[in-house]
Amino acid sequence: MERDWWKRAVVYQIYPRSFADANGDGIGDLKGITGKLEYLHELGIDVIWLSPVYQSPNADNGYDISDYQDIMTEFGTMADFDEMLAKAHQLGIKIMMDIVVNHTSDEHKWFLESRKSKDNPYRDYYIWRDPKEDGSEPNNWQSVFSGPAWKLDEQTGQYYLHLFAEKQPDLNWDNPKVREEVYRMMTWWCEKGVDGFRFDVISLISKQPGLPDDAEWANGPHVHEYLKEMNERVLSKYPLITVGECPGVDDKQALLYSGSDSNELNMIFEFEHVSGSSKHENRHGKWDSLPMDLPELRTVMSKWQENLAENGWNSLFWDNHDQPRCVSRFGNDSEEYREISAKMLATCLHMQKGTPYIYQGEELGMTNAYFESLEQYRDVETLNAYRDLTERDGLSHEQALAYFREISRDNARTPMQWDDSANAGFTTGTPWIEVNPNYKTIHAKAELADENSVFHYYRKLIRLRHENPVIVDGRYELLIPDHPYIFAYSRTLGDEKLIVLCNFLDDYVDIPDTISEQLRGEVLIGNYDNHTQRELKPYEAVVWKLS
Ligand code: TEU
Ligand code: CA
Repeated sequence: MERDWWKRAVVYQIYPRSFADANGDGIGDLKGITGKLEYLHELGIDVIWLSPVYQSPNADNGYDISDYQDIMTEFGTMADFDEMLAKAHQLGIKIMMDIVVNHTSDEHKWFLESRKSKDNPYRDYYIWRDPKEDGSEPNNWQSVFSGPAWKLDEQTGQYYLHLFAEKQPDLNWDNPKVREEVYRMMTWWCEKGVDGFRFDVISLISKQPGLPDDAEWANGPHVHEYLKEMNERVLSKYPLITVGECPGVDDKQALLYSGSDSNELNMIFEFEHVSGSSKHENRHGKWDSLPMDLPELRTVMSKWQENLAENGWNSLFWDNHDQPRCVSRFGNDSEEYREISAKMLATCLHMQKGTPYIYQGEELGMTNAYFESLEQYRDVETLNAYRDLTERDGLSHEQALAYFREISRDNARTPMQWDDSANAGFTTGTPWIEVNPNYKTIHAKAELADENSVFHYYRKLIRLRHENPVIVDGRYELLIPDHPYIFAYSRTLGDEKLIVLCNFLDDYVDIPDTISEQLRGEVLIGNYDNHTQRELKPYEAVVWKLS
C-alpha cells in the first residue's frame, strides 16, 4: 500500500454513544455501527475515526479510559469490535482508533495502584506533588473542566494532576515505563488490524519541568522526542493514518509535529478557526466567544493552507464532538437557508488542500440542539461550567443557558437522525441524551431519497476528490483576499485549474470582474441549479473547472 494513501482519503468521525443503538438500552453501540456501515459506504468515505470505545466509567464519555484493551460494556464486546472491523474492511473502509494517553481514568488499574502508597511501583505513572506549606494546590493551574487541576488524595496526603476532569489523572510521560506501556498497547491494536490513530491532546503530554505557575501546557520540552520514539517503535511499522489533536499548536509548530520529514505524525488538528473571534474579548472563556466573521475565518484558514503547503498536510474540519454544529455556527440553520448554507460550508472546506473530516450528522446538515433546560445537558464540561458561570461569575441561569445553546459540546452529541420514527430511529429505548426535535424533517432516510439533499452533496464532494488529483495535490491560492463576503480560492495542478467561490452572505453578491472574466469552462459542483459568472446567490457555492 502507498505510504501516503491518507492524502487521498476522506474521514468520517463516529461518536459511538450517539450513532446507532442496536439493543434498545438508549446508548449507541458497536453492533449499531456495524449495521450502518453500508450507509457510510454509500456516502463514500474511506476511513472511520472512532471516538473511544474502550472500557470506561464514562466521566467524559469514554475519554476516561480504564482499560485500553477491552471494550466499554455499554458498547458491546471485543467480538463485536472484530466483526465491525472485518465488515468495514470488506467494504473498503478503514478504522482509526482514538488514543487517549495524556491521561487515563482514575479507575484504570495503574491509577488504582498508584494512589495506594508513595512507594507503589505505579506511583510514578502519574504526577503526584506535595501540597504547598499552607496545604493548597502545588501550582495555580486550572482544569479545562473548571476548578484547580489538582486533586488531594487523602490516602497519601499528596495531590495528583488532572488537566481535565478529576476522574482523568494525567500520565507521567517522563517515565519510560509509561511510554513502553503505551507503545505495547498501540502495537496490540495494530496487530489486530486497525488502520490508524487519532491522538487525544497529544500536544500536552510533556509537562514543563518544575510545573511552574501559569505555564503553557502545550509543546512541552520532550513532546517531539516522545513522538519520534513512538513513531520509531510503532507508527513506522504499519501503513497508518495518524492525526494528533493539538490544542495550543500554531502553524509553525505544526510542522514540527507533522512536517514530511518530522517522523512524528501525518497531520494535526488545530483549533484556531473554531476558537472564536479575536475581535471580541471573552470574559468567560469559550462560553461568551463569538464565531469569526468571514474575513477573519478566511485569514486563518488561508494561513494554514499556505504554511503547510510545501512540507506539511492539513486536516480539514468544521465539526467534531467538542464543537457546536457548523451550520448553526458558520452557516444559517433557518428553514430557508439550512441546506444551502450547509452545502456552501462543505464546498468551502472540501475543496481545500488536506484530509477532510466529516462529523456524524454533518452530512445531513444537522443543527445545534438548542436545549431549553439544564436538565437536558449531559456533558461534564458544560455541567461544571454552569457552576462557575452562575456561582463564581454571578451570571443568570438564562445567560448560562444562552451560552450553552451556542457552544456546548452537547450540541454535537444528540443522537444521529436516521428517520422520522420515534427517537429518530436511533434507539427503541430512551436515548441517553435527547434527540433534536427537528428530526421529523432532518433525517437520513429522507436525504437518501432526495438527490438534492445535503447527504448527496457530500457524497458528490467525496467522489470529486477521489476522481480529481487537482483537489488532492493542487496548489492553493487565495483570491480577492479583501472581499467582505466571498471566500474565493484557486487550486492548480499542471494545466488544470479550479476556482472555488463561496458566498457567506444571506444575500446576492456581485462577483468582482477580475474573477468573473476568468470563469470559462465547466462547473464541477454547485449548491444551486443554475449559476452565472456575474453574481452569487445567498450562500451560493460553485466550483469552476477552467478551460
Ligand atoms: O479535547 C481536548 C481539548 O482540546 C479540549 O480543550 C476541548 O476543546 C474541550 O472540548 C474544551 O471545550 C479532547 C477530546 O476531544 C474531548 O472530548 C475530551 O473531553 C478531552 O480531550 C479530554 O480527553
Ligand atoms: Ca446500546
